[in-house]
Amino acid sequence: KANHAMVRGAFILLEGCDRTGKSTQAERLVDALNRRGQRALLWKFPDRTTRIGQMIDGYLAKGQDLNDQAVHLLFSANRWEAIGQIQAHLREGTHLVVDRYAYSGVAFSAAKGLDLHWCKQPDVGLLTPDLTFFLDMSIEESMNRGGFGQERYEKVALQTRVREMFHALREPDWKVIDATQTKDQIHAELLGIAQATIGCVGNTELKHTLWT
Ligand code: 2DT
Ligand code: MG
Repeated sequence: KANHAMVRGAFILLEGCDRTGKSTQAERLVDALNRRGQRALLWKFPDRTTRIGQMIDGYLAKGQDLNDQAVHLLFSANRWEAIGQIQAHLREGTHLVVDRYAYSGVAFSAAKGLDLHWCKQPDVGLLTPDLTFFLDMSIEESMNRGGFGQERYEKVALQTRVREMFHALREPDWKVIDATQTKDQIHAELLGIAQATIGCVGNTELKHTLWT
């Protein structure tokens, strides 16, 4: 008989270009799971609160220049430094709803012109999500929603290449979500799929098979 303490949490990822509603939907998903009596936590990459995250924030938001490869490795290191905590939460049965991960890491750096194969290497062996949602809409439409902010990557030409990279990286099991739907429609779709996944992963092992 399964020991309740052994039922692990699900790793649920939201990916997509800027302004597709990832952060809003991640928050709503966490709230909905918590209201249903399931422990769920929101996690965000980059995590700008760590020392590595502060270097990333300096680059993205404060105009500090860094070599493209170096910043790519910082984004990956920012995931590796969190992985112990993430695994601990999952092992104790808390679901994690994660806003961006290694797919953003590769999509953005490759869109800047770095070699795709090279970009994948630092994240090899990282924990693999149980469920990946890709919130997708045209860059034109995301611009119409109020445009991009002032950060380094919030530019139409780059975002267009990032979207192409995401589609090139897309795995067969990704759930591609039409991000032009209403917030309520998207939320309902995400919650239903997330609950189905949660029902399946409980007694399975964590997978460290990223990019394999
Ligand atoms: P937010 O707007 O979500 O804070 O992201 N990015 C993100 C990368 O280039 N590599 C990565 O590994 C990750 C996680 C996406 C800030 C920007 O950082 C990009 C947008
Ligand atoms: Mg942003």
